[in-house]
Amino acid sequence: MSLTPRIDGDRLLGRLDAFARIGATPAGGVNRQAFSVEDRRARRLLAELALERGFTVFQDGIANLFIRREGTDATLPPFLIGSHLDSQPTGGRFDGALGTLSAFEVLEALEDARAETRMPVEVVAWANEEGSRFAPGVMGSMAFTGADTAAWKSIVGADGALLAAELEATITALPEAALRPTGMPISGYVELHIEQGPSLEKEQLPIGVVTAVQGTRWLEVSIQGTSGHAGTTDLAYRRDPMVAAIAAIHRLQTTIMPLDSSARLTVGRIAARPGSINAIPQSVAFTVDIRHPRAEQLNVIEAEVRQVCAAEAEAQHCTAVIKRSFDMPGAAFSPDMVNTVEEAARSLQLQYKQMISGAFHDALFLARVAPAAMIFVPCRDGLSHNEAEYVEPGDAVIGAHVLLRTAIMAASPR
Ligand code: HGY
Ligand code: MN
Ligand code: MN
Repeated sequence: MSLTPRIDGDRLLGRLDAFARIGATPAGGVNRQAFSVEDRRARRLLAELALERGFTVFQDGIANLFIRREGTDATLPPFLIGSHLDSQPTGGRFDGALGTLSAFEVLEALEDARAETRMPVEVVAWANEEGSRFAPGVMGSMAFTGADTAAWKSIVGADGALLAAELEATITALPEAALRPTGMPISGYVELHIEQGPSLEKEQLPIGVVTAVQGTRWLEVSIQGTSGHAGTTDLAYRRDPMVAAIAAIHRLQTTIMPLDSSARLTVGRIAARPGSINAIPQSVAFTVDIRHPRAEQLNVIEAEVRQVCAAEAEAQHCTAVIKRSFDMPGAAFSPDMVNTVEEAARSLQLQYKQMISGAFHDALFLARVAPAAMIFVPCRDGLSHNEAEYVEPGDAVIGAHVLLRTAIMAASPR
């Protein structure tokens, strides 16, 4: 006889604390970058918790981690819930972990209640969602949904590590997770995540029902000049890529967002080579992250970045080389799955609003192969990709309740 499945809030909050200790930073955040030792430790802990509960654990060739609970009809494709465990270098303890651990809590709640679902339900921890160590981001969900990964073999990380070696080490570090091919039919996907923006908190709403995700594009700009002596090279003889880079970034930051409030442009990383205090740099490389809800505007902004970098490089008798390292078109989620999430929120008498995500998520790629949607909960001051990221414990648990109700409805459709 099955009981009504219920989220065990204390168990979930305890799990969040335990995982926050993996890669914990002194300032209270986490540094658990993709395919790092810390990422492997978090994957191991989740797999061990799953095996203790009698669930089956799998991984695929890009190190996506799956935890499966059987349904009454094994012929049906599994319903997936989850998020990611990897973090930014100075990330927060909830970005990704909340969705992954809440999904595991859903599986435990179903198990505790001996509740049956028609479809199997699988928890997934997608590999390398962040992309900050190894670009592009959302590697796991891209590979799972059919992206051509051949070019990834040669990727070198921001820290100089080889993706292929780190990926191999991550997979072999968890032999208990049986290997299975990446990609398979799924019935649907729902992801719980913090909003990473201020609107839910400002409007005092506990739940956001995400209807779409805006597009993202990453560019890597390299400006080539001529290195030279800091003390003896007159201005007239300088070909200084640092001057060109600063001028280009300043022009972009004083035009793109001030003229279009929906646009986002971020230069997150800049490096000069050789990086010597008394040598004019030979080259300066920087990253540009651009976002926009309208696809055609991404093209407009990318063209502007290319034009401005070329012009400022030429003004310093330098050259600019720009490559696109990530292109994630925005998309809308399935209205049916959005309705299911709304029905779950209503069944819990929760206030909610529909919203678009400014951050990208694995759900965006899953939406290409199955009905998908997302649930947001508020985070303090909308802060994320910051060690001070914080979610009220009650809000985290409410999000898990909505995820549980959504999974029960979606995995056992009437
Ligand atoms: O960058 C993003 O939008 C995601 O949070 N990784
Ligand atoms: Mn995330
Ligand atoms: Mn993130």
